[in-house]
Amino acid sequence: PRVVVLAGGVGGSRFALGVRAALQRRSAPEPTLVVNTGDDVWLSGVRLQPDIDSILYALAGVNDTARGWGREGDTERVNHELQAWGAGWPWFTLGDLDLGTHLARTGWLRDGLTPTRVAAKLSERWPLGARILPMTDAEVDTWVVLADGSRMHFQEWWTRHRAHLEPVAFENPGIDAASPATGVLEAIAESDVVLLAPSNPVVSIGPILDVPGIRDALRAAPGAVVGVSPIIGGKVVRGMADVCLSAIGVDTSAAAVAGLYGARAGSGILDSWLIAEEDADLASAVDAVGVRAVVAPLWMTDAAASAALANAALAAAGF
Ligand code: GDP
Ligand code: FO1
Ligand code: CA
Repeated sequence: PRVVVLAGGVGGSRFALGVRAALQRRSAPEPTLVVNTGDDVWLSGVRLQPDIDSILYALAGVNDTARGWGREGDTERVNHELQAWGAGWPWFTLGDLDLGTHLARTGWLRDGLTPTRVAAKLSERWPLGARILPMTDAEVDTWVVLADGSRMHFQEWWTRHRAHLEPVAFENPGIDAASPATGVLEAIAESDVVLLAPSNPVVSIGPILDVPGIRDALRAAPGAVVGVSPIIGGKVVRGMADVCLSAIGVDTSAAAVAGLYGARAGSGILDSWLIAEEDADLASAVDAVGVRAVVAPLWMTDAAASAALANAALAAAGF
């Protein structure tokens, strides 16, 4: 099948590895990954695209798997120098190898290439086995609104404050005027199945769905739209999706996230929703939303488990 995956960083990249393996085993075409760019930020004169880089590095096998971001075995010589200058953010580390990526990207952006073209150029170095598309070429960085009305960039809220400041909303200024990146709508329209990775529903999948045209494209997709729950047993596997969900009034539960995405049979986007064995008792609540619940092992503990999860998602779509 021709597969499109909507993805964020860590959950997105683990799932992307599984999808790549599952498709390679079937001699199917390479998947298209539509990646969140809400995490992107300008820092020390360079453009960071954390979720794109997490997926790029993971597919290339050069990612730091323990930390969940950046390059394996990276060093911090330049970062120390930036700190000494008082440049950048004191709580934010730019690895030396990672900075090579940011410099290459920023140079190409300044040469006039679109982020879509830059992602394609960054994808030439290694045989990734997947096509990486940003959700949009527009800069629509995520900002967090706090109870006192003040705002800060998502990266400051997360990496400096570790999500301890209670958010009341997440915003992507400019997103209403943004367009999907070149190839996104075509890939969805020509797909046999669209998979939602078990990524953060609010700050990873949310911004992708908020790019005008993408939600409608999913509703009109010719094949099934199948999502995988990032919530297992009422808990996030890692990260701050629970804090993000409560800010928008959604419970940290696999069924509540299915309700957030909604059924394609109604006004939402999902046909099927994979929930963990631990959450099998929520199947009827998911079905009540109009989404078909499928119970599967959702822990992506290693490559084999991720591939098995991808296979379960493809099976839910009839493949
Ligand atoms: P980020 O951009 O690095 O925050 O990563 P994503 O948005 O792609 O994914 C974050 C989500 O992945 C979190 O809400 C986790 O609960 C979820 N996640 C991480 N590992 C797993 C896993 O093994 N299984 C499932 N089902 N979800 C996972
Ligand atoms: N996360 C941190 O917690 N601390 C860091 O210093 C940090 C640096 C960093 C640099 C480049 C990059 O692509 C990601 C980086 N991350 C860092 C991860 C990132 O802040 C978030 O975890 C993701 O954006 C959430 O998806
Ligand atoms: Ca992210």
